[in-house]
Amino acid sequence: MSKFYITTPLYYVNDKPHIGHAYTCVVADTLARYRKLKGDDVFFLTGTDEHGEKIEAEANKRNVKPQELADGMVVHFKNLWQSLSISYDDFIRTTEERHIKVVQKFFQNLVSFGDIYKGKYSGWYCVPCESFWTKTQLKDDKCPECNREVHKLEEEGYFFKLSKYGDVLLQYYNEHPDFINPSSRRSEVINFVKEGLKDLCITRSKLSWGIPVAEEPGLSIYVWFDALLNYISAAGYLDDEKRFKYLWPADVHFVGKDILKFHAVIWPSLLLAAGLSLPRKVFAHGWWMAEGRKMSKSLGNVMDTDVLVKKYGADALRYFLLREISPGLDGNFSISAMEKRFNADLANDLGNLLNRTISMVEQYFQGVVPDSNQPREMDDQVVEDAVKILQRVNELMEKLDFSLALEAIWQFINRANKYIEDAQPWRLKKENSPALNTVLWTLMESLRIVAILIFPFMPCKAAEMYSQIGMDDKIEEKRLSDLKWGLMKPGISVRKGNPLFPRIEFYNHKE
Ligand code: ME8
Repeated sequence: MSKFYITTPLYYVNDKPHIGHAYTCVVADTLARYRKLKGDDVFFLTGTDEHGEKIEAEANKRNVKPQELADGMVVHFKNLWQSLSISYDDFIRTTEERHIKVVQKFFQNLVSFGDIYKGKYSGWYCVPCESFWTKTQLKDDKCPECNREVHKLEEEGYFFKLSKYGDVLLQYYNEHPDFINPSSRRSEVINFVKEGLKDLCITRSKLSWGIPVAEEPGLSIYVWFDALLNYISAAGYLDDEKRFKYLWPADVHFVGKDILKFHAVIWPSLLLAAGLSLPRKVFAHGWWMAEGRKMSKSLGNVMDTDVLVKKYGADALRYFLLREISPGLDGNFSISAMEKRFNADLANDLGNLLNRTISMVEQYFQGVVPDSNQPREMDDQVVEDAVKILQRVNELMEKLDFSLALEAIWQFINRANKYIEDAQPWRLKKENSPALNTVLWTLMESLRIVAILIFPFMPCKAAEMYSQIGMDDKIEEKRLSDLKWGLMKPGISVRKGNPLFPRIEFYNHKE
C-alpha cells in the first residue's frame, strides 16, 4: 500500500465559503476517494488560513476579535464540508499551536542557514491578495492580480532569499514536467521565473494579527510564509519525524490558478532552503465565474452553497462541478446549465437505467437477481465495453481529468441503456427465452460496476444505488479488484427505493 497525500489551499476566514472553495474541496475529495479505491493509504488535508491583514480588517469591520471571526467562520467551512461529504483526514487552522511552533522554528532555521536576512522594504501591498508588489508591477496603480487598491509600505523587516532559487527551480521544472499541471500553466510559471525572482519580504511590522517572529515581538510573519507551511506542519514536521517521513512529500497540492505562483515558486523555494523534498504535483484549476467575473467573496457575486445543496442535493452539485469544466479551464456557473445536466445525465441516463433494471428484476424474477446463461454476442459486447471503460477512467483519473472520466462512465451508462433497447427484455419474457436471465444479470452487473465507479464522485448516491441493487457490503471499502466483471451474485434480492434523482422542474429564472 502506498501513501497518497492530497491538500487543498487553506481558505481565508474573512467570509463564508462559496462555490469556488467547494470546487477545490470536491475535486480533492474525489481524488482522495479514487486513490482509496486504487488501494492507496490516503491522507487528505484541508483547513483555514486565519492570520493577516485581510482577516484583521474584516474583524475590525465586524467589531469582533480576529480569533472570534475565525472561530465562527470555521464552523461554516466544516458544515459545508460535511454536507458535501468531504472526507478530509485533518483540518488544520493556522492559529493552532502545532502550526505556530513549526512556523517560528522554520523561520529561525532559515535565519541560521543564511537564507533569511534583515533589510528595508519599500513597495506596495494588496490586502485582498496579501501580496507585495513593486511600482512597475502595478497596473494603473492597482493590484495586477485583482485590480483593487494597493497601499504603500515602507518598513524594516526580514527577507527570504528567493532570488537564489530561480535557476534551481527552472532545472526542477525541466526535470519534472509533471510538477505543474496543466501544462499551459507550467509555461506561465517558467516565464515568470525566467524574468528573475526578487527576494521576498516575509515580515510585517504594523500587523498585530500574525505569528510573531520569536524574540522580535514587534514583527509578525507574512501570512503566506505562515500559511504555506501548513502542508508540513500538519504532516508532523519537527514534531513526529516518523510520520513526516512517511507522508512527505505531498502527492498533489490542489490550488486555484490565482495562487499558483505561491505554490509553484515560493513554496518549493522555501522547501529547498530547508533541505526538504518538493511536492510531486501542483495542480492549478480554473475559476468559476459569474457574469464574466471570477466568483469571489469580495466581489459579492457568489452562489449560496447552502441553497444549492438544499435544492439539488450535495451529490448533484458535486456532479455538476466535476462534470461541467475541465479542471484546467474556467467555467461559468449557471443554474440552467446545472438543471439541464441534472435532468439529462442524472435523472434520465443514470436514474432510468437503475429504475428500469430493478423494475424488470422485480417484475420478471420476483426481485431476485437471475444467473447468466450462455451469453450471446450482444451480451459479451457489454463486457468488452465495461473493461474498456475501466481502463479509460483510470487513465483519465491519472491525468486528473474528472470531467472526461465522468463522460466515459456516462458513455457506459448509455451503452447499458442502449443494450436494453437492443435486447428487448420484454420480448424475451413473452418468448420465454432463457436469454432474459443473461440480459438482466448483465444489467445488474453493469449497475454494480457503475455504482463503484461513481462512488468517488457522488458518494451518497452511489451508496444508495449499491444498496438498491441488493449489495450488502460497504461500498467505501471496494477496491479496483471489485471492478472485475462477473462478481454480481445471482440470488440476491434487489431493494427498490426512491428514485435516485427525481426530475426537477426548471427554475423560473432569467439567464
Ligand atoms: O488564497 N473558482 O485563500 P482563499 C474556483 N488563504 N476556485 C476558487 C474560486 C473561484 N471563483 N474562488 C476561490 C487563499 N477558489 C489563501 C490560500 S494556501 C496555503 C493559502 C478556491 O480563501 C481556489 O482553490 O482566497 C483558490 O485557490 C482558493 O479557493 C482561494 O481561497
